[in-house]
Amino acid sequence: HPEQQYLDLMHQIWTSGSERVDRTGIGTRSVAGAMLRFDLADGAMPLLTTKRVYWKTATREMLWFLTGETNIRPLVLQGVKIWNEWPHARYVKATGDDIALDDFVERIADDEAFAQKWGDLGPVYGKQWVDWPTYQRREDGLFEKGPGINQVADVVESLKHNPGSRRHIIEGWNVAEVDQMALPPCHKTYQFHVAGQETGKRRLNCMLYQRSCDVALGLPFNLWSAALLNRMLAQQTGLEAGELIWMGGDVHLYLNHAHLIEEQLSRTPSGNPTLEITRKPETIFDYKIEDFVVHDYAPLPPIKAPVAV
Ligand code: DHF
Ligand code: TMP
Repeated sequence: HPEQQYLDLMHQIWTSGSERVDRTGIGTRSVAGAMLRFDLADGAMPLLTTKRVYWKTATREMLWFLTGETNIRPLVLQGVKIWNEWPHARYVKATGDDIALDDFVERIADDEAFAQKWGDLGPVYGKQWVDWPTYQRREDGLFEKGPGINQVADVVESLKHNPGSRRHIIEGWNVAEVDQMALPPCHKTYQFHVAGQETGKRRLNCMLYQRSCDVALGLPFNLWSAALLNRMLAQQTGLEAGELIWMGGDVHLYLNHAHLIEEQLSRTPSGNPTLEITRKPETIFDYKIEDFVVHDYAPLPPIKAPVAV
């Protein structure tokens, strides 16, 4: 079963990863460098079955990236909670106001001005993907802001008009701006590759480089999202979905996820969930959550674990 790769990686890190202190203070077991490959033919998706993965939440996050938004408010208003901890931590640190997470999130939802001031993550994924900043030198030698670069739109165009290119890249790691981000991008580089030109059945492959990977909580979302992005791009460019090749840098398990890891490693994958996209929107930026239907997903129960902030 394709999911076995994920379980094997988890097992390998848990039994032979090197134990180290990390930024969050929780501690991890970690390995350097890992690769997972998933065939996305016929609607197949890397959606874990050994615990329930909230694929709609991950899909809403991906659609939010594509809007260029970096404020958590639109996520909060859809009930998506996965980014709440970081603006909350920033607010508590900046103001000394020891507000509970739930109360902070309620304020983000109810008070637009408060959300504008405190709900932003900085120039994270969405901003870099669709509006990477540029600078232009004026006649007088000073610099002014140039037009932003929409990397996603550019990749759609290059896949259509220059499929053999080796430059189909969406990059999140803006070196000049990482210090303004609540969290520098983890899934930082996507590269696309068109194969099968000779057979006429052209397939779109997606390679993702993730510099830092929380295998228990983050990776299930990251695999789904990368495959989803590949599917949307394939649909927009008239290609079949090919393979997802995921590569990790610092690939780790948090020490306070022991119960999740032991439970999940005792479970057996089953079934092959597929994704149907029920309509072809006008552009890559016009997908709606209702456009996505998952078939044959009967996972084992969710396993809760705290996220390291
Ligand atoms: N920090 C850390 N330490 N690990 C992460 O995976 C992570 N991911 C981020 C931001 N910062 C991070 C963004 N993505 C969850 C999943 C993905 C995600 C953040 C959080 C998460 O908590 N998942 C739970 C609950 C999902 C839910 O309630 O919707 C899960 O069981 O999958
Ligand atoms: P770091 O910036 O110190 O590497 O911490 C980021 C943590 O978040 C790390 O545990 C990796 C995890 N993470 C994911 O695994 N996937 C994601 O999509 C995000 C945003 C974070």
